[in-house]
Amino acid sequence: MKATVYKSTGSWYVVKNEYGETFNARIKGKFKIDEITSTNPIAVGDYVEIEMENEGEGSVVINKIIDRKNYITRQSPHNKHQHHIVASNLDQSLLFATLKDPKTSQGFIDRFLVTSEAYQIPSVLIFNKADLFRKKEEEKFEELKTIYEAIGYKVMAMSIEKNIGVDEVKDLLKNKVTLLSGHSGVGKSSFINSTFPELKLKTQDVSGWSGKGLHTTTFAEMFDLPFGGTVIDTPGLREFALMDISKNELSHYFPEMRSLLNECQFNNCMHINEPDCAVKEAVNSGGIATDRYVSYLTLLDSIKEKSW
Ligand SMILES: Nc1nc2c(ncn2[C@@H]2O[C@H](COP(=O)(O)OP(=O)(O)OP(=O)(O)O)[C@@H](O)[C@H]2O)c(=O)[nH]1
Ligand SMILES: [Mg+2]
Ligand SMILES: [Zn+2]
Repeated sequence: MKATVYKSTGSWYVVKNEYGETFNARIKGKFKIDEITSTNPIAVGDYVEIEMENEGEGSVVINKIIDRKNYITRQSPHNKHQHHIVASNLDQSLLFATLKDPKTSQGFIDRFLVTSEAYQIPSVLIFNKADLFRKKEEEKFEELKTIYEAIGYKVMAMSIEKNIGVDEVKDLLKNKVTLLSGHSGVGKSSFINSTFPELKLKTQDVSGWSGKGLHTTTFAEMFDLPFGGTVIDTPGLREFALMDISKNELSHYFPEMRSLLNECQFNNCMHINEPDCAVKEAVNSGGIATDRYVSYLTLLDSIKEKSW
């Protein structure tokens, strides 16, 4: 029987078959999957083969995983050379970001976008908590919207608290498998609760952002949307993994650099201090945003560290 993984705790799973029946599932024996070294063999979104284990208890065993179309990983908190698959078989990913309580850095946003470019997962930037925007945040939002829309990403402002822009975000979800990601405390679970008030997912205390970075959601979980499609809530991330991206490849995942790459004098140009570099020229003339170039250099550096 075929099924989809809806929840993963690491030791047991919830799966749903094509008739909409859910089962508690476990893995039998050791699972070895492709070449990746992940800390979790099965992730939310995986398509699997299941076998009935105990009809009375409705429990099943997962005995096969069907090849993943794509997946997003994060670094393991214990070992940065290991990664953890957040979710798989995604149609798109929404990055929830906030400009206040907590603040999402542009470096984090860019790292996320590079990861989704590498896995070819279309992504949208959602700036939540727009009700907290003062003039400063308002201006920052407009600046970021201009930068990211110019390079092809959709950027939206939303306030779950004041119900602004929430329906526009929901419209993006129709008939798609959508991953919600972002730091802890940005409102991912609150967004799902606004779609399914009956679910009452645990969200951070009403006192709001405590600044402690507590994770309220502990396991990734997928939900069927009443209007078609599914949405995956995840625990807040500190950092996405850039696992298999090489230094040379990195600029390919910056859309504004990708189109210039064959104009650099050297075809192995890293766009740092080589002569006749089309990327650097574009940074100097304003065609590429300086902050994006800074993110590029920072990411490049983080890849170097890893290969030592
Ligand atoms: N002011 C304001 N607060 C919001 C908004 N949306 C969510 N919050 C609050 O932000 C806090 C965090 O929301 P959660 O939904 O728990 O955040 P999360 O992204 O699921 O966090 P993790 O599960 O830890 O990853 C809660 O106290 C929410 O009430 C909003 O639009 N405006
Ligand atoms: Mg949550
Ligand atoms: Zn160059």
